[in-house]
Amino acid sequence: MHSWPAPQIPELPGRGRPVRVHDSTTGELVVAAQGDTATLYACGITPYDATHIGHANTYVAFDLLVRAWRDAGYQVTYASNVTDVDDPLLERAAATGVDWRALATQQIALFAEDMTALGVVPPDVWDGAVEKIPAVVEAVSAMLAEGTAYRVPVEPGAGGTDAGLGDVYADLSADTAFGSVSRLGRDMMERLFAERGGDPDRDGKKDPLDPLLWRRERPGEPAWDGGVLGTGRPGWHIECSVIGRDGLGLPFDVQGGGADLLFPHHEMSSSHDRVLSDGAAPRVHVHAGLVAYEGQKMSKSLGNLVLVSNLRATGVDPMAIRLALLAHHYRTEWEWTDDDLPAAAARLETWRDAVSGNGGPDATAMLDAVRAALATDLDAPAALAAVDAWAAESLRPGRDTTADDEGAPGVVARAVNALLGVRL
Ligand code: 5CA
Ligand code: ZN
Repeated sequence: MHSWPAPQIPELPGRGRPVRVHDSTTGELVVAAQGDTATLYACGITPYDATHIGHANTYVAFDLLVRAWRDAGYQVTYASNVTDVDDPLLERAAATGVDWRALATQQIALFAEDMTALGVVPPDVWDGAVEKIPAVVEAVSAMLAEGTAYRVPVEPGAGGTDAGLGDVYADLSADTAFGSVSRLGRDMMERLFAERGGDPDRDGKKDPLDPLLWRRERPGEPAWDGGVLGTGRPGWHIECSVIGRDGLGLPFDVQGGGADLLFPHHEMSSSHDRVLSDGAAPRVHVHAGLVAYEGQKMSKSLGNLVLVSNLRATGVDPMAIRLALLAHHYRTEWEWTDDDLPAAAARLETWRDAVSGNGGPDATAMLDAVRAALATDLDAPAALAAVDAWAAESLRPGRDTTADDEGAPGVVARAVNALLGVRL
C-alpha cells in the first residue's frame, strides 16, 4: 500500500536525548531503542469510517515518538497495517449497501488525507491485510503443521467446497509466555476477550481464549485461497503479527496502539510472534489513552464521533487540531469538548505571532526543554509549556530586546515543526 507524502522535517541544532517511554507491561519508563536503530509497529485503522479525534490522538502520539527518535539520531523504521478485511468493515458495508472494497478504499484515502493534513510521518511499511494473505496462510499452515494451532469444525453451509476443513485457532497452551504482555488475571482476560471481538463461547475450542487465525469461507463473505487451510480470510491478531514481523523483523522495539489493543490484540499477536519465531516478540508495548466524547469512548461502533475530515471541511486549521491533541499527555484518558479547539487555535496564533518578529529571546533553553519533555515519555503538554514560555517572553510588551537573537524565531519555528509536527 502506498503511504501518504512525508512532511518535511527541518534540521535542528544539537541532538535529542534517548527517549524513555512507558512500558504497558511493567509500568516503567524504558529506553526502547537499542543501538542506532529504532523500530515501531503501530496498529493501523480498520477502514469502515473516517478518522476521529481518538485515532488522530493515537497516531499523533506515535508520530511524536518517531520524531523524537529521529532527533536523537536513530535510524527509524515504522511499520503499520490497514485491517482492510474484517467483520466490522463487512458489516458496515452490508448495512449501507456499499461494496466492502469500495468502502475500504474510500476510507483509506480519507485517512491518508487526514494524516497528511495533521503532519503525521507516514509508515515506511504500510501493508493491508488483504495483500498479506499469502504470508498469513504460510504462518497459519506452519502453526497447524507444528501442532500449535488446530481446526474447529464449521457450521453447515460454511466452508465453501472444503466444508470438512474447519476454522483454525491458535492453541495458547503451546505458548508458556502467554499473558506476559498485559499481565492481566484470567477473569479480566475473559471479559476483555468477549468485549473486544473474541469468541469465548465458540464450540470446539480447547481454551475459550484461543484466538481465531483463519476463518473459513462463509456464504456472502469474501474468501481467498488458503491452500491447506481451505478458502477463507485471516484472523485479526495474526495479521498484525505477520505484518510487524515481515516489516521490521523480530524482535522489534515498540508495539503500539490505543489502550484498547493491549488485550487481547497485542497479547495475542505477541503470542503468535513467539510461537512462529522461536520466542522472539516486540520488546516494549506502548499504549495511548482513549479519547472520550459525550461521556463515552469515542468509537465508530457507538457513533459518538468528532471527525478530523469534518473539522477540516469547516475550515479548522489542522495544526490547531494537532495542538489540541498535544495539549493532553498521550497516556491520559480525556474527553474532547468544545473548548479544546478554540484554546488550541489561540495558542497557535500566539506562537505564530511570536515567531514572526525580527529576532527574539534566545531559544536554546526552550529547545532543550522541549527535547527533555519528549524524552520523558513524550510529555507533549510540558513541551507546549516550554514553547508557551518562550512565546510569552518574546511578546512581552516593553521587554529589553537589545540582547535578542536574530535566529531565535527560526529555531523555535523549526523545533516546533520538527519535534511537535506543528507548522507555524
Ligand atoms: N485495525 C485495528 C488495529 S490492527 C484497529 O483497532 N483499528 S481502529 O480503526 O479501530 O483503531 C485504530 C487505532 O486507533 C488503534 O490503535 C486504536 O486503539 C485507536 N483508537 C480507537 N479508538 C480510539 C479512541 N477513542 N481514543 C484513542 N485511540 C483510539
Ligand atoms: Zn493491530
